[in-house]
Amino acid sequence: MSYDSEDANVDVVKIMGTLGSFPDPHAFYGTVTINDDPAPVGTQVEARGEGVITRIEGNPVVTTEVGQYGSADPLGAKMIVWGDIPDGTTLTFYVNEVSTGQTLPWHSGDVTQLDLAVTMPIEVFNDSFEDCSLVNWVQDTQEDWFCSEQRVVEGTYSAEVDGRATDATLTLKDAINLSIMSEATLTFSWFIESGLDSGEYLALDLWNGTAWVEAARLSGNIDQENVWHNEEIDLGAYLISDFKLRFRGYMSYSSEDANVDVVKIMGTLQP
Ligand SMILES: [Ca+2]
Ligand SMILES: [Ca+2]
Ligand SMILES: [Ca+2]
Repeated sequence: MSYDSEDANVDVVKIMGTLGSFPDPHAFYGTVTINDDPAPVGTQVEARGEGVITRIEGNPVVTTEVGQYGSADPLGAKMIVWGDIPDGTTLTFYVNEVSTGQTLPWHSGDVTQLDLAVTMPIEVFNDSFEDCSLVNWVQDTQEDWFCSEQRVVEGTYSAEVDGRATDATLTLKDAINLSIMSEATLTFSWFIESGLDSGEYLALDLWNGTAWVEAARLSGNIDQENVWHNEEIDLGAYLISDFKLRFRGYMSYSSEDANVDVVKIMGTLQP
């Protein structure tokens, strides 16, 4: 169409089909645990594999009972794994879209009890600075960090370092035990104002048990200024019992500020 006033619409697109004559399905039921706890009602359980049709009734299933998917009752509902599936095809089982690592061969017509267990990342730390007291943090004697409403990624407040600051630090008050984790990830958002000059920065340091290691930096006149940057840092090298992190700002004038918001650590407990 050639003019702005000329529109076209599409609504209610539907594809109906007949699902061929597939072999009888393989049905499953059993317990389901997440991080060793019975999975809550509403947990999704799914089997995937070559030829398996998913997003149909019976696969995935959503639990209606704590810690249980499907029913042992011969007449009860089950997870139904169906499709154009060659006998013996390996099925892999997922809980809330995360692989359990558990597999079984598909056999037409079988009913199998399979207890599923999955390990999911848990929230280890989360601070969006909404308490407005920097309660989870300590500062060096410059005390240049404060709770700010000037800009945020989430909520009403972020942490702001107010120039002039000479490596002014905002350090996690309580160490976090990451030694019980098999993996962990730190995410946060940060921001430097355009006033920051060359050589000025906001940096992230990680404590490795012996020393602070600079892991990331936003540099004035180098990194994009006046925008939030979302960072994701793999903490695989920091799975120690006394992990800490700190933000560190360096800027020469009182009009030069930088911010941090939504500092979060997710970790997966060791099996
Ligand atoms: Ca916030
Ligand atoms: Ca600048
Ligand atoms: Ca400056």
